[in-house]
Amino acid sequence: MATLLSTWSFGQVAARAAYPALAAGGSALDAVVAGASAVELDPTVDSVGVGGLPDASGRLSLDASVMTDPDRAGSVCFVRGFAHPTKIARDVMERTIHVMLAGDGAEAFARRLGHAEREQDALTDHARRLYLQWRDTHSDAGAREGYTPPMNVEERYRRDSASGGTGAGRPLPGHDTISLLARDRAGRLAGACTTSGLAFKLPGRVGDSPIIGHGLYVDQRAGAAAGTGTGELIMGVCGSFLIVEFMRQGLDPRSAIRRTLERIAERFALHPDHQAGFIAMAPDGRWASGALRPGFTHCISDEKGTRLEAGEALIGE
Ligand code: SD4
Repeated sequence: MATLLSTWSFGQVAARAAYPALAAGGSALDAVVAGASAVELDPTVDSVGVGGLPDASGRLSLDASVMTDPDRAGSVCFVRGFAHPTKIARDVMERTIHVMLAGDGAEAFARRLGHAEREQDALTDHARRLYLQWRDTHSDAGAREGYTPPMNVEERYRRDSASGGTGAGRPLPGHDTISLLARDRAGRLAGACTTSGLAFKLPGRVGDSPIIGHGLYVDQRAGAAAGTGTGELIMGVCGSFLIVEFMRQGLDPRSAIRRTLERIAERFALHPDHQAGFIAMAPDGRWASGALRPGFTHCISDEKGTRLEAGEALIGE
């Protein structure tokens, strides 16, 4: 049985692009890269790829990773002027002896391999409008130490509309990475993670998504996990690696996610805007999704079809 699991509602875009080939016998790695690439090209997704929101200086930089095993991983970070960081990450994995390329070096590598370039500072109209709104109200934020960008756009907009918000005092948008895990008909696991990072981040900031073990970890012998949310929380506990290690010790995917979220809750002074969500898959195909707080969603495709579902809030309301 083929299974594709991804984060957030735009996981449906990934499922449409990637699940048919996976169900027909395609590889898990091809599926996660195809799914990630479809979302990277969707201009309506403002947290991934070409539609992404920029950093505090108004520039867009992308991060991505792919992995199938401890000795097969690739990632790129702070990539500008390319639409498909996930495909570049796959090339790092398959065509170099390295795991991670950053910034100028990653871009030169992509250029050499013929990855399609785009204008470096191109933003969608939506991204530019939100950036200018943000800049008008936070002109000093980009320079402030410890500045915490807002998180979890779906939740924030829900809160705003529930409180009758008119949009004037509307919370700033957050960021929702697409992380994907797949298991193919041959029983092989693969994962990918792609993001434009936190909205209005300090220029140069890189989060969990492209860092193996933080935003993504896959070991065919133990399982796969991937994250979304405030990268700084996930990085503090090596979130995806920790989930896979808990599965290696015998925990089911749901308990492994819960233990990891508990670790985050124990070790951080959580801010109301903090969120962390994870998806996990065991080698036998059992899977789970869970987050610190309500509002997290995942998209699952298997022989029963594709469903968008609410992720469990595993740590209190
Ligand atoms: C980051 N984890 O760069 C990403 C952003 C994200 O939901 O996933 N937001 O920290």
